[in-house]
Amino acid sequence: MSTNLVEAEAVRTEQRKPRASIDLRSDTVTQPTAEMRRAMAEAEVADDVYGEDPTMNRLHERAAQIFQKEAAIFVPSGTMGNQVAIRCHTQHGQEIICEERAHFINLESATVAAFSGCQPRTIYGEDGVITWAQIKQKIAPPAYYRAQTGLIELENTGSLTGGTVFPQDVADEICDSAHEMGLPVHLDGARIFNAATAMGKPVAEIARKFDSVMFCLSKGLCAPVGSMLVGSKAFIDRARVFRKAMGGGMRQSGVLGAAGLIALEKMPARLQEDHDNARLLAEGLAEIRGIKIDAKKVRTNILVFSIVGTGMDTAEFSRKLGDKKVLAAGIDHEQMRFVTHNDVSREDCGKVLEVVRGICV
Ligand code: TLP
Repeated sequence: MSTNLVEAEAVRTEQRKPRASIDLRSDTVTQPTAEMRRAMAEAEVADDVYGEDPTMNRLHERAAQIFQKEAAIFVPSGTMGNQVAIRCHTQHGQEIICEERAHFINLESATVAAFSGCQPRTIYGEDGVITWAQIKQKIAPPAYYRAQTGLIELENTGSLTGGTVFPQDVADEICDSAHEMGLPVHLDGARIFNAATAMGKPVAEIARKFDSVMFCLSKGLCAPVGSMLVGSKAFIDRARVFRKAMGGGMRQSGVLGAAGLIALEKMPARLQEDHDNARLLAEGLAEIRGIKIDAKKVRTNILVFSIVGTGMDTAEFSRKLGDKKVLAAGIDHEQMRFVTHNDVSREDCGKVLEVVRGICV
């Protein structure tokens, strides 16, 4: 047994990991690092609903600084972040224009209807990218019987579209044109640090024209819990009200904030490694009979590929992977999604390709 404190800590973290499988289901499965666990144990805390938690206040300040926005607020999940933002920007009975595979309408339990009383007005965009030319046509005319457009929502990177990066000039044009019409634009930037890595831009530049941005600490950045909203001070003051209404007002949450600070400051620097691993997987998969993927399009840590040519559906494909201790899931009957992250090494990716080759014979 090691007596070195750092080594011992690393070993303990290692022992806590249920590492029997290679888990490609999502980057949400990442384990907090040993440094995060130490910071959580030592965090200085107080009641955050009173606004007194020093660690949480530091996280809010740093997030606002990094994103060059007036203010920020921690929320327990990306879902709550998106839905609080939507509630802030809209009124009941309005429409939200978005891409048809947007996370907030497909995987957030219809909260947009239940909490904000809005309906989505969707558009299909190649690789998840919608343009102002498309959006313009969906903006409701001012007829009394038409639900009025209340918000435009974009996603960067696209979760269900294969980690796709939203081009900055397209997003800028949407924000400028929407603002001219008095419409706000929200960015679901759950993986904005992956986008920033792929685009070679700071997150502040990507976020600049958006009225609000949600980003996750708990995905590729490895924090155990939490997401953040950034925007104007008035927006964040309003978000605090709706966060409380949704049950997201937490007390000594600096325990989570301590891990969040490390996620924010230290973890973005390693995301390129996940992107390189995703590309390696994509290139290997492209050579396997029955699988279809354009490896050149894989720029971040998510890859979506068709398995139609294998004769299996995604349930059978996932089951066969699972039998070989590789965890992954389909996004529908025909398309699988793999997500790389801090707990998947390059060597693991080699093993995954071997397993896939084995089940596609
Ligand atoms: N996405 C999860 C699942 O819900 C699919 C994943 O594994 O990718 N926005 C985007 C773009 C997301 O991908 C997610 C999570 C969220 C919001 C919601 O975040 P959480 O899970 O923290 O509520």
